[in-house]
Parts: sequence; C-alpha cells; structure tokens
Amino acid sequence: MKRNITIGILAHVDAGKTTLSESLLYLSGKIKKLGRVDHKDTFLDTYELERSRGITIFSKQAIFDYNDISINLLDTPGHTDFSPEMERTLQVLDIAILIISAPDGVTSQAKMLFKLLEHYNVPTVIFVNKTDQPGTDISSTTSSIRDNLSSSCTSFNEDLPEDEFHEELAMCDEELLSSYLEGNKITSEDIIRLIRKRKCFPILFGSALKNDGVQKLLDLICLAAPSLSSEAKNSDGTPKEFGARIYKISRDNAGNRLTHIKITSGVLNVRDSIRGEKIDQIRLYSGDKFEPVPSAYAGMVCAVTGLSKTRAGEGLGILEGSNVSEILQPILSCTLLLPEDINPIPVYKQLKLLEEEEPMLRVTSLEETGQIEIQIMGEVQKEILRHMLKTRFDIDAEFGPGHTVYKETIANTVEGIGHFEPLRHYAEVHLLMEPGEPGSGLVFSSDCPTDDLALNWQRLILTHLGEKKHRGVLTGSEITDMKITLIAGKAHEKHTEGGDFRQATYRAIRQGLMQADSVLLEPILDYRIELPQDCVGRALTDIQMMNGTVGLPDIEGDRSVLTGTVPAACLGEYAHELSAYTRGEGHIFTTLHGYGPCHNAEEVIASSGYDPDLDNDNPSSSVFCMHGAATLIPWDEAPSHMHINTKKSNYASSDAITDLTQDIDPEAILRLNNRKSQEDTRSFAEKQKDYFATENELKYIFERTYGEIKPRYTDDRSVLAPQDGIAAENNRDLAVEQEKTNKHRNVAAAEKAALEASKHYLLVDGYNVIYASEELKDLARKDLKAARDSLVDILSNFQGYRREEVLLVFDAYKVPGGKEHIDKIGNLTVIYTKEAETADQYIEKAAHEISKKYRVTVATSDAIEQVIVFSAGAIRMSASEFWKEVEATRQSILDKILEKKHKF
Ligand SMILES: Nc1nc2c(ncn2[C@@H]2O[C@H](COP(=O)(O)OP(=O)(O)OP(=O)(O)O)[C@@H](O)[C@H]2O)c(=O)[nH]1
Ligand SMILES: [Mg+2]
Repeated sequence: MKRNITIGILAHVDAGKTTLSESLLYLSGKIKKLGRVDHKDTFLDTYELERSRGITIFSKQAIFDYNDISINLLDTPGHTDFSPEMERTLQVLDIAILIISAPDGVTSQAKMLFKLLEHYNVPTVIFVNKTDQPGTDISSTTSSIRDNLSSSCTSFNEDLPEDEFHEELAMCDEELLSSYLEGNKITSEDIIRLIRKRKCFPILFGSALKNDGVQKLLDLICLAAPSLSSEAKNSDGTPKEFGARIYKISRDNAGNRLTHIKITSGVLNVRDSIRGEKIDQIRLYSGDKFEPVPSAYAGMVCAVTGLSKTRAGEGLGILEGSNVSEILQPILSCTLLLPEDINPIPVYKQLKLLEEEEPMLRVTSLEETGQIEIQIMGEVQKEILRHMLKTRFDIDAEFGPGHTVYKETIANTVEGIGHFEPLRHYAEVHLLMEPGEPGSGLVFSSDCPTDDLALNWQRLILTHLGEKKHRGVLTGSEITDMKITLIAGKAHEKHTEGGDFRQATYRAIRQGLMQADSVLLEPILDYRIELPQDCVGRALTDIQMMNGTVGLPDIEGDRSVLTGTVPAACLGEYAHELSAYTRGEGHIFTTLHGYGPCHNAEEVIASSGYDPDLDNDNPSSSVFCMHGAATLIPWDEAPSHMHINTKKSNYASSDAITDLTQDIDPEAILRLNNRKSQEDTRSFAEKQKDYFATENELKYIFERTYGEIKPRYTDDRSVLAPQDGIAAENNRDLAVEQEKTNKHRNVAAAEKAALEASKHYLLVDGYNVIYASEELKDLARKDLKAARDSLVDILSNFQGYRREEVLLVFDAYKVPGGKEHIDKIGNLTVIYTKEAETADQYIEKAAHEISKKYRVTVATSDAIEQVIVFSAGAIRMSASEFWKEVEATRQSILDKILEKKHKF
C-alpha cells in the first residue's frame, strides 16, 4: 500500500499559502493549469467569499500522488480571525510548511505559528516565499528567522559551502555534534532524523508564483515526513484497532454533515458503526470535489457522513475520550442584533449548527434577556458570519459592540464536593482542584480506586467535567487553568442514575470554587509598535496608561520598535490614535499572549453584578435526603454531611507549619531554574570548545532529569563572577552606622511625607536570585537552606544601604499544607509563599497591590515566556541584573570601608 502523508501549509495572511498549494498541485500533475488567487480560479479557494476577497477562510484539502506517495495537502487560512480553523488542522499533520514572505520578514504571527507547531510537535520546514520580488536578501532573512524562531533553523540553500552546512546541522543535536567532531560524516538519514525530531528546521527559498524552489521543497517534504503504518493487521495477524482524530466539522452544499478525520490506526469501512451511528459514506476530498471510497486506512485524511454528534478535537475508536483542546481563543464577545420580527429561538438553534463547524463561537443565550451572545475573533469573521447567516438561513443579523471575554481561575488548592440525593437518587463526588499553568486550560483526571467507585461511573464524571463550560464565582465567566482530579465518589447500587452524577459533579465544582481564592483573568496581548523615534516618549506614556509592559526600545533603521504586553481591554482603538500622532507612520501589531490576572479585577467584578448565590443554574449547594425529604445544604455546611471522608478533606485548612528545609528538593529547584530557554546561542567554535573541555555537564544533568515542576528560567549567561572576601561584620557595622546617622538626621514633617510618597519597594524572587549568582548557586547545590540564609544575610546588608524596602520572596508552593509565613530580619522582610502559590504569583499579587500607591521594582526570572503583567506600572528587572546591583552595592560598601581605613 502507498505511503500516506499529511502536509499543512501555514503562514500569516497573504504570504502565499494558496499559491504554494496551487504550485505543488501543478508540479505533481494533479492540475494541468496553474490557477491564481488574483484571478479567482485557484483549486482550493472555492468558497465564494474566498474568491471575491482573495483570502482563505476555511482550511481545505487536496489529495495528490507524487513518487508513489499519496499526499494530503491542507491549506489553512492566514487571517488571525480564522486562526482557530488553522489550529485545528495541526493535530493531524505529519509535517508542516511554514511560509515566511520575504518582503514581510518574520512577523509576530509567524512566531505564534512556530510556537503552536512546537506545542503540537509537528516537524516543520520553512519556505521563504516571494524571493522573486526585488530587494530580497537571503542571508538577512535567514538570520532573522534564526533569531526570531529558533537557532535550529538551518539554511538548505545550495550556495552554502558543504562544511558550513554540516557544521550547522551538527549544531542541532548534541549526539550528532559529538559524532561529527569525532570525524563521522553527516548522512541524509541523520538529516531526516533531525527534521522528524524537530531538532532541525530546514529553510528553503523560492517563489510559489513562479514555481521556483517548489520542486526541491516537495522532494524534501516527501523524504522527511514521518508517516503512519497503513498496515491493517498487527504482526501476529490480528486486525489493528481503529482509531481516528476529528479535526473539523463542515457541511457540503446539500447540507450533509461532514466529520473530517485522520485515521491513526486500523481501517474504517462504510457502514461501520461509531458511537451507535452508521458511517454512510467515506469521502476523499480534493478542492470542492470528492471521491467516495469503501474503506480508509491509517494515515488517510477523509470526511465521513452519518455522524451527528461529533466535535472537532475529539478522538474516535481507540482514541475515544482523548480530546485535544485549542490554544487560540476569541477574546471578544458580542450580542447578535436581530430584526424585531424575528424570533430568537430558531436563530439560536441555527447558530448552534454553525457552532459545530466553528466551536469558538460559543453561542449562548442569556436567560434574563433572551439575547444571543457569540464569541468572535474579529471584524472579518463578523462579516463572514453575517454572510453565512444570510445565505444559509436567510437571516439579516448585525452585531452589537464587542466586549472582553474574561475568565477565572483559582490561586490555591481545594477539594470541591457535591452530593445529590433526592428521594431514590444518589451520587457523591469529591474533586481535588489545583491551580494549573497559565494557558494549560482545564485538565481532568481520576485518582479514585475502582473499588470505591466503578470505572463506568468514573468515566461518566469525567465526561460531565468536560461537557460544559463551568462558570466561576466572581463574574460567572468560564473557568480555566486548573487541574481537576476525581479523588472519591460514591454511587448507590439501586438508586444511582446517570443524571445524578451530573448534578453531583457540577455542584462539586461550584462548591470548590466557593472555597477557593478565585482570580479574574483577562486577555493579554503581545504588541509590537513601530514608530518614528521622536514619538517614542508619547508611546511609552500611553503604554503605561494602558497598564502595559514595555522592554527597552529597539532601533531599526530610522524607526523605533517597542514590544511588550498590554491588556486587550485597555488597547481599544489605539491603532487609530497611534496613526494620528505619528502622522500615519506608526503601526501596532498584536497577537494574543494569553490570559493573565486582570488589571482592574475589582471594577470588572463589581460591574458584572454577578452573585454566585443567585445563580440557580449553577448551584454550589448539595442535596441530602433527610427525614425522607430532599434538603438543600449550603456549600459551606456541606462538608460535615458528606458520606465519604477523604484524607484530603482538610487540604485547604491544614495547620501544618511550613518546614522549608525538608520538603524542597534542591535538585528540583536547580533543574527548575536552569531550564533556561532551549535555545543555545553559542557559536560552533564555542560549542566545540565546550565539548572537548567536557565542562558542559550541568546542562546535561538538568536536561536529562528536569521534570514535573513549573518551569522558571534564569539567564546564567550574564552571571557575574562573585566578589569574595567581604566580611559580613564590616557590612553590618556600616549598616548600623548608617542607621544612626539617619536617626540623627532631623527630617522635617513635610520632607517625611514626601519621602513616604516616594517610597520604593523592591520585590525579589529569592530562588531566581540564588541561581543568578554563581556563589549562591554552588552553595545551594550542597545545602539549600545555607544558600537561602546567605542570601537573606546579603540582602539585609543591602537593605541597610539602600532606600528601597526590600521584600524577599521564597517559593514554598510545593510544601503541602504550607501557609504564608513572614519573617522580619532587621529591615528586610522575608516572605515564604503558601502552598500552591509560587513566588511569581505572590510577587505579581503584591506588585499589583503595592504599586497602586508606591513605586515598585520587581527582580525575577528573565523568562519572557512567563511574563507577568505588572499592571499598575511596576518596573521589572531580571534576577541577574539585580544580582549585579547587589554586587555593586557590596563593592561600594567595601570601597567606603577601605576609604575610611585610609583616612584614619
Ligand atoms: N511576487 C510574488 N507574489 C506572490 C507569490 N506567492 C503569492 N503571491 C501573491 O501574494 C498574494 C497572496 O497569495 P495567497 O496565495 O492568496 O496567500 P495566502 O497565504 O493563501 O493568503 P490567505 O489564505 O488569505 O492567508 C497573491 O496576490 C499572490 O499572487 C510569489 O512567490 N511571488
Ligand atoms: Mg490562502
């Protein structure tokens, strides 16, 4: 049987994806005549709005043969309004072509796509398109790709001398590097392996429009794409079990519901039964035409009819239950405005059908007003929706103004419990709810012995957890970024029915949320502002006003570039404002960074008017059978009524005192802090030197062992050599002396007030600083407590010498039952965070609070990935910069001491 591979083409809007698809189809002989987007006659832009607007809206498939390989090509939309449609295809790709348009360079969207490809673990080849346009500079494009995406992006341009090419390849992989340095040749198998493992991303150059470089691209893709075995039988002759992944739902022109799948194992035949429904047809689509086939095999991408309840992201067959959830999400929601004579109820049903095709719409109907709300990505999507509603359902709809979609999460671990027992019903559910990584969404699992609760009930509970959008208790927004584990449950032999567990599960979540410290999240955007240099001051002020963060301005030619993050809700119409004050020369580009703590949470919560106790559709109470009647027990009284007592019941209220010396694993923290970005920026010569010097062991150890804990990064490239030989005693003396003089100073009342207003706080992330300092890092490896004490010592001296109030924060979030704990050491405040709260989280919270009144500087990790939005304008410095400050202060203390000695 033929090898099947699935290729996806991705890029920002207008980079040439559809044109490249056309060129690939032409080269393979699938089409005889090249169509053009500009002539509205391409093979894949088939929808009328796509042709008229010249953009792709829906992902589409073409199947063609090339050198005995059957290739499924998926063209995707580039416009950000349709990014979820693009993202859904990623889960079925064997390999991706990421197009960079030479004239546009590496856009922020290309960076976002590259990150998504990493998330979905798709091998990737980069095609630099439109090199036929004048002004293309191959070497500067290559270095910009390497700087912005990954240093493992390697030019496959023929102009490159072979030595250099092989060196670059060797640099992609430690193992290959050592073999190469030992004199072994790099083979094409090595290259294929690097590409498949995502250790190397080839860069090719060409022009889709002129068919230039496309053949080479196709050959490389065919060689490098991993493919699934299409064998229908195992080696012992037994048939392989069927498995498939759904990546899209659509309807054909006749209104038939199509489930688009990639078969991952076994065979699917017409008339097979899936989830109790029969497969009517299996279609192999190419453009808007299809070929019906009797069977489909592993590796094939096809559309099936006959299934009415499927959803994009779900698995079928052996993948049943393993669902993939999207990362990209709409951040605006708006009300659908219907003509007065239209009844909203049928419209709501029709929108629900559209929602099957675009799950991001999240159509909801507000009970209070009967209004329909939908979530949207942007203006272009609105226009497409308006058109679809008109052509499919003959509805003239408009949209109200968009408002921000907020979310909620929790800051501490709780056990949520729900009991549902009206007469002749019974179910009890206990859920452990833990805060998750930002962007991780909701993750469900079960850790409940099957002796206590049968597997079928456990599965049912997991389904109930995943089947709906659960509302938070602050504003009723969707909850996210939590790990929810079923830890106990109870059914009744006779009385339990399926619906009982639904009730108990929903109530358990709400009961947990009522106990937890909830956090309101808002969408945060990454921005890049390009503007004339004389306007930078104004932009910086604006960013501050919009509660944004900003790095140091970059100069590119005659313009400045500002990058950072800003809450989406604050940005409003800033693009227009920017354009106005820069005389049309300033531009802003944004992509969604993710959800972060809301900058004006109190205000948003108050204006939402949400009261969890009045939300009758989402009760937090439990129902118990008492004296033969169903009785509602409020959430806070429910625990004492529960029928199961889990050991974790008192999880949140444990009084255990944090024992910081025992429970933190120093190696784990070392691993954590050294998991700096995987990018290695050393040159080949440096690597070679390191390799032979075998001094590189640390990195190795960390990479081999790093594990389960929240990654934070430090940048140890900029670590300064420690200053040694400063006697702590001397410092202390100096601090005391300083204090004395301070005391003697007669500060007038007014001056004092001014001082108060200019009070400056310095929040320091303890472990990050330890690992930014060679001396403390070494100590930590031997004895973490000693390193901590030493830092406390150093900083209390530092504090004595500085005007800032220093707050030193240590993570204790891994310490079960740990409570927040504050020590005063001289003027220095040392804080140990409570369980389930990282130093990052604490600092963020504190910075937010303090910076409302005072100036705040935060010294934390260098990771941009983990960016915290210091909303009220706190300044940020990296741990290593901070350490330099500390060193400098120590030095000047030392200088002062020496100076004094000379004087006497
Ligand atoms: N000069 C030149 N123009 C090109 C090349 N490839 C594509 N174009 C033009 O770029 C424009 C956009 O091309 P498309 O193929 O529609 O781009 P796309 O990436 O599919 O766009 P969306 O699907 O809307 O995101 C069209 O006008 C193409 O003719 C190329 O290699 N050279
Ligand atoms: Mg296109």
